[in-house]
Amino acid sequence: MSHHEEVRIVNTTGRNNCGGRCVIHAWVRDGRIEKLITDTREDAGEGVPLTACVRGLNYHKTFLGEDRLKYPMKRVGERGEGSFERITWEEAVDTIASEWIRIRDTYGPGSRYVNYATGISGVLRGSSLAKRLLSLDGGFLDYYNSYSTACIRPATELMYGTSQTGSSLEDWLNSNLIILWGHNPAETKFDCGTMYYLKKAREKKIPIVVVDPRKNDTVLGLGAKWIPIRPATDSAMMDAMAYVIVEEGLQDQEFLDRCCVGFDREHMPEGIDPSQCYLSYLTGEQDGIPKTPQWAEAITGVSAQVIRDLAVGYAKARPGALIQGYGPQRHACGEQAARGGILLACLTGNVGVSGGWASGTADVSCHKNPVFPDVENPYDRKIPVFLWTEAVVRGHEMDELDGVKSEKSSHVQLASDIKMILNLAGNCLINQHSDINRTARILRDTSKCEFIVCSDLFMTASAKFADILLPGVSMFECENITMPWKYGDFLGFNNKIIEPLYEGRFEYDWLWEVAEKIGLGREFSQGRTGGEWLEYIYNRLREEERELPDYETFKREGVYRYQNNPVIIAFEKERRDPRAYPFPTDSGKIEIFSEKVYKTRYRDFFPPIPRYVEPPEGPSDPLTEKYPLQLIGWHTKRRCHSIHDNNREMDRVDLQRLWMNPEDARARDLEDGETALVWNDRGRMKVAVHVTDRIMKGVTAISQGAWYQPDEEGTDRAGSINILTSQKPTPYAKGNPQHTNLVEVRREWQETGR
Ligand SMILES: Nc1nc2c(c(=O)[nH]1)N[C@H]1C(S)=C(S)[C@@H](COP(=O)(O)OP(=O)(O)OC[C@H]3O[C@@H](n4cnc5c(=O)[nH]c(N)nc54)[C@H](O)[C@@H]3O)O[C@H]1N2
Ligand SMILES: Nc1nc2c(c(=O)[nH]1)N[C@H]1C(S)=C(S)[C@@H](COP(=O)(O)OP(=O)(O)OC[C@H]3O[C@@H](n4cnc5c(=O)[nH]c(N)nc54)[C@H](O)[C@@H]3O)O[C@H]1N2
Ligand SMILES: [Mo]
Repeated sequence: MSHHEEVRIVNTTGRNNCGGRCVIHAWVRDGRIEKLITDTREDAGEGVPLTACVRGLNYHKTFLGEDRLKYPMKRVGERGEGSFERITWEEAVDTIASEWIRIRDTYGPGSRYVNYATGISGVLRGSSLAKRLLSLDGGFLDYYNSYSTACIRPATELMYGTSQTGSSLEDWLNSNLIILWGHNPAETKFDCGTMYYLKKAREKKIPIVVVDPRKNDTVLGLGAKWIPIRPATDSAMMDAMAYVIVEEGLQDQEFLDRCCVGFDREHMPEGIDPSQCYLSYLTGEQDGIPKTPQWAEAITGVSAQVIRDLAVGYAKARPGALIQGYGPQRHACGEQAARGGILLACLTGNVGVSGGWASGTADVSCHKNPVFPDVENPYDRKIPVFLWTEAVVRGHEMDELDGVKSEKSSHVQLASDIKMILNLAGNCLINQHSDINRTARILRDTSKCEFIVCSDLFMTASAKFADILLPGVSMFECENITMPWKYGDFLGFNNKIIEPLYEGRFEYDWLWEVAEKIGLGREFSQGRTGGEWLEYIYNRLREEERELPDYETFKREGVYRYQNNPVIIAFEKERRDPRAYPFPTDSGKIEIFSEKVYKTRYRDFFPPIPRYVEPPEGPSDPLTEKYPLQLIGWHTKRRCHSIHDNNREMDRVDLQRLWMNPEDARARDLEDGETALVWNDRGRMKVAVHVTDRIMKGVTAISQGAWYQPDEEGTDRAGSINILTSQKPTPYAKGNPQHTNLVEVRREWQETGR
């Protein structure tokens, strides 16, 4: 009879960029993980339960399969083709160190780039560690901004001077109306507290409205009212709501006068033509077009009456909370949707009051996060993250109009194109970046970017483009510290539960060896192992966050929930006394009119006020003659970006299908479940359609993140949306417009006529 160990339970937390971090109890026996269970109401005490969803409960099935990368490899065929040969770790480290130096000496330190990568969103992550080593070795080209909040963050900062515009979530229970604008936390989570408090709000009978082209899971989960809208037109609806509010005299004039600049003629910045104010735009004084609900109906597809009712409802609800997701800003003019939401919050005086919500990015934190100590990057240029492919092709030409920034000099041209990319625990090299065909063309040319290193768990679309491909270790095979995704008053620990599979290694360990090879071992590591760094960083944090338990207790529990969490209402004191507590903008007030934009070259293509701008590839683009359907993506509950796509059991949660309205399907002779060809000038995919009235007519949608799988003709067979998305950045933030696309759809057996 074989002897079995008793089950051992290890507490841990997830570390992907999943919209939430949750507590996992792993049942381990004989060195194997038998199952995962999660946090319960009882475990949580007074706090919000950190309950894992289907993704969290599937980590072991996703990460511990036979499809793992097993040993280091080097490319043998053409780049991107996916042919590799096994090598030793020693050879991998040698090659990386010598290319690292060669490229630095040939093209300068600014030719080296670390790609955006969120597969390990813990304190110790390969991408930040690689940046640390590059900084010690002369520097690298860094990026700013993200794929997540590319437009909403800069837009919020333009108006409020900060992105910390969120209040404590429990304050939603003091609202009289909640508007979720392009927000779907039933799938995207935004930490465990979001749905937790929205459900409580629902129990309190607080009305909840969702504005979204899709009747999303949150509408269903909360029994909310759905207002369908054409993608990329939100700011037109917001303008019309503002029009109604002003027409009805429902605006909080006292708040506008006291705390904002740029709303009306009387409150414009010194020396600027008063007719540039928002109100003159709204009434049509500027362009002859009053921004009425009828005007907006034609653009948005939302009926004038519905717009009017929501405007009046929101203005009278006081306090009311207009809460923005990030969907409406991942668009070609995404800045304007974000600014419009803030404008409405200001207009209705919902800023700085309990039950209100300032809108915008709405970050909020009452505890410090643990951080790896910084090393200054001697090469101080930064690009907007979305423009990295541009920097491979024409980096040396890029300047401030491409969003290049420098803290030290006014001359902001890049010194070089990108010649080396480290892509560690990320799939943005191909799968998650826009326009896969263009990216692949650029990367296949080894005279442009000369050297690419990838570290991942699987042979992803990005991994296939590596010159050196390294096997990482999953969340079960090494330690980390994790923190909330956005909201949440806890700190998590990611425990090591099993030994690394195959020859997998944590990024820190081989980067340390590269550091040794280039003579920077001591500076890089300061003599600490990864685990020792975690303890050191935790103890430093503990000097400030005195409530934290000792390190061993924290590790064993896998989580620490802060007990002392003051309720925060964003801008409470600024609203009360803006003279004593100015808003952190140049004017000290909320900038509805942005002098900052007006006084730069940006003003030629980016308005100084929130207002609707017709987006390229929006519903009024002449290109609709050729490609009449709008296509958006969303973040499905089935995956965390591209993670879990290889886990077939998750297909039961949400099949990869193109959502299409019954009228659009009928016009194309398509029935539910049939395969369709979806295409535009950038690419083609074949995928099953889901015919449903949960999506507005004229709009299609497919969830982002499926693993790109081209057939012999280059047609994607997996439903990977980035085969169809565009690399044209947004005007101001230079952000990713990945939800703004025009396409046509046909039954699969027809020719496309391209
Ligand atoms: N399950 C899951 N959750 C996640 C993630 C994941 O990959 N999977 N990723 C996490 C990360 S990193 C991020 S940044 C966030 C992303 O969070 P979001 O960006 O908020 O998520 P999306 O699903 O892209 O968009 C939210 C909603 O906006 C809608 N939408 C799209 N276009 C428009 C529009 O033009 N107008 C309006 N009104 N609505 C529109 C979509 O249909 C969707 O229901 O999610 C996080 N949570
Ligand atoms: N069209 C479209 N594109 C989008 C979006 C969209 O809405 N639409 N959303 C954008 C957003 S908001 C974001 S944040 C980005 C996300 O972009 P990425 O950060 O690239 O997203 P992931 O797919 O999560 O990539 C994580 C990778 O890390 C690997 N990985 C996971 N765990 C580990 C580990 O422990 N070790 C190692 N070495 N590897 C690991 C996974 O296998 C995966 O390949 O995508 C963006 N792309
Ligand atoms: Mo994101």
